[in-house]
Amino acid sequence: MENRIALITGATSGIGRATAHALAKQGFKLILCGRREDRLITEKAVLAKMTEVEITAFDVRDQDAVKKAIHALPEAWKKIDVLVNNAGNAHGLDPIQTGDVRDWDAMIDINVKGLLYVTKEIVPGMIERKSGHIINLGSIAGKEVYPNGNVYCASKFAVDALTRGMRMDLNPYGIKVTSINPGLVETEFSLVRFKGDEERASAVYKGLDPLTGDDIADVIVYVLTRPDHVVLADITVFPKAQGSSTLVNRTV
Ligand code: NDP
Ligand code: 8X3
Repeated sequence: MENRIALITGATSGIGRATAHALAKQGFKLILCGRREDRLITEKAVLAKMTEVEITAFDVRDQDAVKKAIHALPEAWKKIDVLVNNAGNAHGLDPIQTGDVRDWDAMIDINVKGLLYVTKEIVPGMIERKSGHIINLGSIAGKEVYPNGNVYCASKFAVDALTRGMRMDLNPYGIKVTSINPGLVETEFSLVRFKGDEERASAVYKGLDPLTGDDIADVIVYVLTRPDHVVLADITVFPKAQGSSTLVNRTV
């Protein structure tokens, strides 16, 4: 029976929420994070039937809030074994010449700096205990640039570089670092990217069978249940219909 503690950022939706459910089934104790506290409360009520759950609401952009939230965790929850750096989104899909600076700031601040702020609070404990596993949600957008993806792709290329750098720097301490790089996953991702435009968001997945949050959660469970000496360093996951960032076989 698992008794590791996993902290998941962005657990209120999509991949993070699915990961929380999958890890609860494996018996992981969970710390769920996100800004929408109402959703965290709902998730806790559901998952508490399977495992122990702690919730903490903060914006990953706010370094003080991140620090306070992690420091305020009850003593029994401070030995975090697994960090799933999942919080993130795309904001907008515009050519560089017309991109909105507020979207650029959001993507750099959340996807890159937010990931760093959370990692900074959790890594010292892992170093002290000489164990731990960090899983960063990258993207195919962090492997291949696509038209109008500019800043989102840059943020995920940064995640890719950070993942590789973390794996090197944390190597002396026995800390495992994995990146998971999905292609098209149907979550609230496109709704956020297109600022609530449901028609535009659903068109992204039209004519194909996209990945679901559960598909990625399944990979995360696999990554976390390998023998201690095995690290799955870098995993790209596509739906069958996808051949690259820009090549998708649609039936309609
Ligand atoms: P969702 O929009 O469904 O979920 C995003 C999650 O991130 C939410 O739980 C949200 O919580 C959280 N989040 C966003 N901004 C912040 C913030 N400022 N502070 C704290 N939490 C935040 O998208 P996905 O589940 O699809 O995305 C999860 C990760 O997977 C992201 O890093 C994304 O880039 C990556 N990814 C997604 C793909 C896809 O096609 N869907 C493909 C490849 C990678 P809340 O709003 O409550 O704060
Ligand atoms: C999300 C996948 O292709 O929309 O990271 O950028 S994509």
